[in-house]
Amino acid sequence: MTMITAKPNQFKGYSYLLILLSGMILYACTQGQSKNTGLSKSMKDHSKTKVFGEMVAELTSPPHVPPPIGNRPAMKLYMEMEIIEDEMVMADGVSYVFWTFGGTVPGSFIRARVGDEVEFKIKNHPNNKLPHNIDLHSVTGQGGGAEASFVAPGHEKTFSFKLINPGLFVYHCATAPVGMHIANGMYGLILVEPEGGLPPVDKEFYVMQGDFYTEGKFGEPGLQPFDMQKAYDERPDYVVFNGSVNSLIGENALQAKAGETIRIFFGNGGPNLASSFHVIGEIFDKVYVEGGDQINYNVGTTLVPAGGAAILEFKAEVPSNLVLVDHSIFRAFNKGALGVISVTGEKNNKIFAGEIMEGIYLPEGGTIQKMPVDGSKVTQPSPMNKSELIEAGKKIYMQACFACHQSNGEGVANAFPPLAKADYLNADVNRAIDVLLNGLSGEITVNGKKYNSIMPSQQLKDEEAAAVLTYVYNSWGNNGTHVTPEMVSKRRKK
Ligand code: HEC
Ligand SMILES: [Cu+2]
Repeated sequence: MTMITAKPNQFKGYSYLLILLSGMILYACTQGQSKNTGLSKSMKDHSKTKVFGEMVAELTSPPHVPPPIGNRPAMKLYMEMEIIEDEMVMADGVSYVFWTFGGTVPGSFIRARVGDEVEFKIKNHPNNKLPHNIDLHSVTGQGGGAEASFVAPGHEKTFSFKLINPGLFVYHCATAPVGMHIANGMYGLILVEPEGGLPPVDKEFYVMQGDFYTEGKFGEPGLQPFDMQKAYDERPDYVVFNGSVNSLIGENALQAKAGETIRIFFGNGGPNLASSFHVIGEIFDKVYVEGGDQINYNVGTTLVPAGGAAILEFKAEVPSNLVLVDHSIFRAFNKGALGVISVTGEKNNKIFAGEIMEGIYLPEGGTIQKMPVDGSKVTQPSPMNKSELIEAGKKIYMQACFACHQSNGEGVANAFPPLAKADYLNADVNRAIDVLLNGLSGEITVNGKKYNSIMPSQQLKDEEAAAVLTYVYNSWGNNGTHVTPEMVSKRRKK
């Protein structure tokens, strides 16, 4: 009797467990499909995907991205990349010998489709000094292609591989000393789109971060050699987007219109630092975490490891200057990790009304704080004539002033007054000198708008103050005043 009653109960228990389990699996599947439909629409094995036809892949230099793959089938893809070692600009007045894939840092953007069979030709320019190779993180096989692609100056190598995982991947040189080849700029991104491609957007940009190690400090003029000790100690002088301090600001700012959807393919070449990537004034609607399948929504700052990447999407709702930063923030404002997407278009006060401002809250008190400015950075033979002052002044401005007054001198509404066509500045040169020497606080009116904030006193030598003011007076429609070191010295003695 006990046996008979026990059996159905046991059976019921098992079937309940089975239903629960299969339910859980089903739920997990649908969740996976409805929420995290990322790069791979399925976990299909693409190692056997057939290819139809062949084509030559278009590679682009940053910040450009080749056209989407759309609905095309997997194909045989031919691509070529040239390695070039060349002296290029790191910052205003600072140059560096970069080693590059395709002549730019980061290297050319590669766009392909899962299942593609790639025939990759790598050419090492005869003027180069060193052998190089390429390790693509998207490649399944020995060293990601590093051994197969090892190529001496004046030679070329061809190797082939099949792309079997979709995603956004870093590629880099892996020739010893590997750290040095990466530190000199040898990295880029390869996007392997899923079947049917990524969903369409209005604008796509290619941005990559890298840390650089120079013998001179940040901003020290001239050709700067690589500093192995600093690289070893992970103490970069420069942390930049797209290979230089100015690559995405001023006239190089990325352009978009309000209402457009924007996708950034963001990579981090390293060699050492992880990036806390953030866009000031926007929220990422979607982040393809680590460039893979998983999508996270509504993200402020995303962490991108060295040798890693992420796909970031957002809609630029309102006109503004969106500022790209590594939110390890000294890197942004003091080492160059700054970029701008200039969004133009109609205001939308429902989303953002920028004119509302109350008083100034100064938790550290209203006294003027001194900002340390390392005077040793700019050493110039004296005396300088006017055009030399302007040239030297531009460099000082880009170190000491632009974070607040902006590179075009236009300032920031309600916070930092403009220096461009500024009536306050043009009316009185001695007053302007005093502002630099002593700082400024309390209400002032510039071009009809009130400002009530604090400008820290600038720790500048007479000649440096003269240079930066002469630069400002001779830029952006100002009155062309020539400020001499003697004029500054007189005001200092007062
Ligand atoms: C930390 C932010 C900051 C930095 C850096 C800074 N300023 Fe200012 N500056 C201000 C603020 C804020 C004011 C307005 C102060 C007030 O409201 O009383 C101002 C005012 C001025 C003015 C007078 C107002 C005008 O628009 O003409 C001048 C000139 C000026 N700054 C020049 C410079 C120069 C040149 C540098 C670089 C050497 C510099 N500032 C660096 C924040 C800054
Ligand atoms: Cu190399």
